[in-house]
Amino acid sequence: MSDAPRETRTIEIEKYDAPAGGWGSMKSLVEISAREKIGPEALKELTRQNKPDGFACVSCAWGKPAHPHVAEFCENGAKATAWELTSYRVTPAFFQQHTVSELITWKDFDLEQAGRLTHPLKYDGATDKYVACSWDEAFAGIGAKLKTYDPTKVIFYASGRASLETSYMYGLMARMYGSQNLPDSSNMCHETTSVGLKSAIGSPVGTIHLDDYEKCDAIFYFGQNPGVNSPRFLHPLRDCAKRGVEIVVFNPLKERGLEKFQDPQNPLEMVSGKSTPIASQYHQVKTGGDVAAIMGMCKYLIEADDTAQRIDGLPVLDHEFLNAHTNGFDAFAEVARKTEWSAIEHESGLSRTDIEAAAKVYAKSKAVIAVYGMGLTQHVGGIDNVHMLVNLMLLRGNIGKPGAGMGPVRGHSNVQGQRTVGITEKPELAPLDILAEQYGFEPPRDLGWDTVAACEAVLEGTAQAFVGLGGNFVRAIPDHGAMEPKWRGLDLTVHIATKLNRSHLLPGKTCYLLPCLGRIETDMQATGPQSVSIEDSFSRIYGSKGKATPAAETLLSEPAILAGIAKATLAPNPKLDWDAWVGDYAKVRDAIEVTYPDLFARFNDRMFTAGGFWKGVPAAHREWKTESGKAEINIPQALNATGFDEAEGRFRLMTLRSNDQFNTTVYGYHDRFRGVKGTRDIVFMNRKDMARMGLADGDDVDLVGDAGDNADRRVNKQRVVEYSIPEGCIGAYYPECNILMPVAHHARESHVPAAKSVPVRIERTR
Ligand SMILES: Nc1nc2c(c(=O)[nH]1)N[C@H]1C(S)=C(S)[C@@H](COP(=O)(O)OP(=O)(O)OC[C@H]3O[C@@H](n4cnc5c(=O)[nH]c(N)nc54)[C@H](O)[C@@H]3O)O[C@H]1N2
Ligand SMILES: Nc1nc2c(c(=O)[nH]1)N[C@H]1C(S)=C(S)[C@@H](COP(=O)(O)OP(=O)(O)OC[C@H]3O[C@@H](n4cnc5c(=O)[nH]c(N)nc54)[C@H](O)[C@@H]3O)O[C@H]1N2
Ligand SMILES: [Mo]
Repeated sequence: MSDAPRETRTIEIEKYDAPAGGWGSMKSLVEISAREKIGPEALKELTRQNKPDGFACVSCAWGKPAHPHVAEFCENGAKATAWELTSYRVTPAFFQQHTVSELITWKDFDLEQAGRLTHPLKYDGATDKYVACSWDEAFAGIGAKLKTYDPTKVIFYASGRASLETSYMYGLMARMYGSQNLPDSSNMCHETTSVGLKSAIGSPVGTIHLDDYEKCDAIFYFGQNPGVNSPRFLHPLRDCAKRGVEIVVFNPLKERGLEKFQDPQNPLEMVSGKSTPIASQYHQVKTGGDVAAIMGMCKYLIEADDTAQRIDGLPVLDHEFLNAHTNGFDAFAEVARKTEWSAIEHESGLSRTDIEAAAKVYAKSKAVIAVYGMGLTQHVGGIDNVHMLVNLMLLRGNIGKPGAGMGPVRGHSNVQGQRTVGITEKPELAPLDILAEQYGFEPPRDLGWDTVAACEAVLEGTAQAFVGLGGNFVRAIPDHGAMEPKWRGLDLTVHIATKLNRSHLLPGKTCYLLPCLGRIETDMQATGPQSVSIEDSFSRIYGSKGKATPAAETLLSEPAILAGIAKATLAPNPKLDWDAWVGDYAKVRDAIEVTYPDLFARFNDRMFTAGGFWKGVPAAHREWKTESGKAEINIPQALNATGFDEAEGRFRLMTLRSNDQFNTTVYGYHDRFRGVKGTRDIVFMNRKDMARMGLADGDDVDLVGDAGDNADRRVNKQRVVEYSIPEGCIGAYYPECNILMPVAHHARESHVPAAKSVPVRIERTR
């Protein structure tokens, strides 16, 4: 049996009334710092977080202002820092004590809590243990194996944390090897944005700047949880609320950070107990019901405009903008007029009065920002969601002017940047001709595997090997029950990681686990300490300098590990000196500049610009890089984004993040804002659904997959928590519930797993 540190956890579920931020966040910080046993030196690192000469926070991708606060960090950024600076270590001795079959019974929390990995390791099938090996042995072993495969059957996954320098090297290495199978965590996340915004406005990313929040007069806020996932956003949101900006929220759950905020860095607010209310309207839309809600607003606006035109009143829509800049308005307007309110109300779960109230705010506002996150992207109809939000914004010219635009909130700290520098399976998104010329090789030109295609290839047995640059791929993807056994059939698995996670415990026939430096740590190379760079949600690029003492002397940096693998795998190339790059990352940045001269001009000179330098987004100045040369107004395929029919007993499950996790990294068992303490095995349910099923708060139920494909998918014994959530919708935590999601249940076009509307049934636990 496992001797993982067994916590004695007391489970408490009670309503939490305190604001986001405040004393709760200070307490939570003190707890994690104590638990990770981090000393004063490490705590000092926090003051360097997100500063022009400091390191870019390893948590989320929120912007770093040019004039940062004294402490430009948040509760969850600080947790991420403490997590990386932990004083616990996972040494080869740890693996002598624990077999892989034992470790796989540990919980996600216990695995990562064991500490930082210190030595390169190889899996030994005979003893079922990881054993230490030298870096040279690891590189030679990996290179020898990779040389035997069909490169088009090898997966090179990246989780969105690695720097621009590392990511550029990774994409290049994969292509020189012959593989365009470069799935990224973005494939499970904002790929819906990359595809949806690209097809609608010609730019695949957000169009606003951070300071647009100082200029807007309304914010329409969909499916993103700032109190947990981007807490530094709470500061501009609070400032907006104080300025009288109307913040109209659409979310099935009442998320605390969108309701009220108390600034933990403001002594006055902390002492007086005052907090700022955030949302001016809060609409608890049904999961997957946003298309209908937005259609309702568009219908109201278009019909109000029709009336105004008839009676010679003031136009509600910006016709000048629509005529000059958009394509498809008339057809869309016809659909909006014809859509019945009864259908809109049914699909959104909102009343006509509420939707009209939201539309009225939109109609009177001069500059509107549309914010969204996983609540829109992770649905079968995710593209419809994004398109509808764009449509709403285009009706009054709210893209490409000060204080207005699209504000997707990205996930991992460099997830957007990885795509910028070539981690993509789509050949048209990488400058292949330039790479061919720059390095004298013929890059693969065929479409590679994205995350879903990679999963399918593993399930079918066509994939031969997997290399992971960070992340916890097998835990983040859907359908664990089917995937995990297949995973062990891979011939080679290689993980570059900082901490142990479940993906590492599903070794292929040959498996290496390669520990790397984190971004907070000093990265000493031949020419001295190195800096790296990342890109945030606002397309701004920053330098980041790690200064903490590395977790172990045996660690290598990510660029050094990639160079080791590349040299052992690829034929020498006179145009590329991997060692010189590792010795001086400025040389990698020079190479990036050659590949992307427009985006990265004078990269090395500009990387420490306060507030970052902007890579440029054409749609931000109304240059529409679409086929028609205009912004496209798209008609949605359906009013409902779930992609499945309603049926008796079928619920829409949204998989959620708690306040105590970063993706698959579980920091603890509390979800403070939602009032859950000591457990993750819960399901949030509406009172009426509970009554209908004869369930009481605290009862145990099993969640059973209801995708109609006859596979048995189930999560046992979840405690029912009565919660304010629309009828027919339930919520439970990711990644534990990923087992309920079929691989095939993903967004059309973008292939993002549809983690926010999974069809499930509920059975009482026997
Ligand atoms: N501390 C911390 N920070 C993080 C992360 C983390 O796990 N922890 N993860 C990082 C990553 S990779 C990402 S992508 C982001 C994720 O950040 P978010 O985009 O905030 O993602 P989620 O927490 O998954 O869910 C977002 C919200 O969508 C709502 N929602 C669910 N379904 C619907 C729907 O159909 N419609 C609407 N309107 N809303 C819906 C949920 O109630 C929830 O409030 O955060 C990043 N930052
Ligand atoms: N059901 C459901 N599934 C989801 C989601 C959901 O909302 N619901 N969200 C999806 C989203 S948005 C995302 S982005 C994915 C996340 O998927 P991933 O990005 O694959 O997962 P993470 O949990 O972020 O990865 C954590 C691991 O990264 C490693 N790591 C941390 N820091 C570093 C570093 O600096 N370098 C290296 N090399 N490794 C490091 C550690 O070993 C740690 O265990 O999950 C997706 N899956
Ligand atoms: Mo993400």
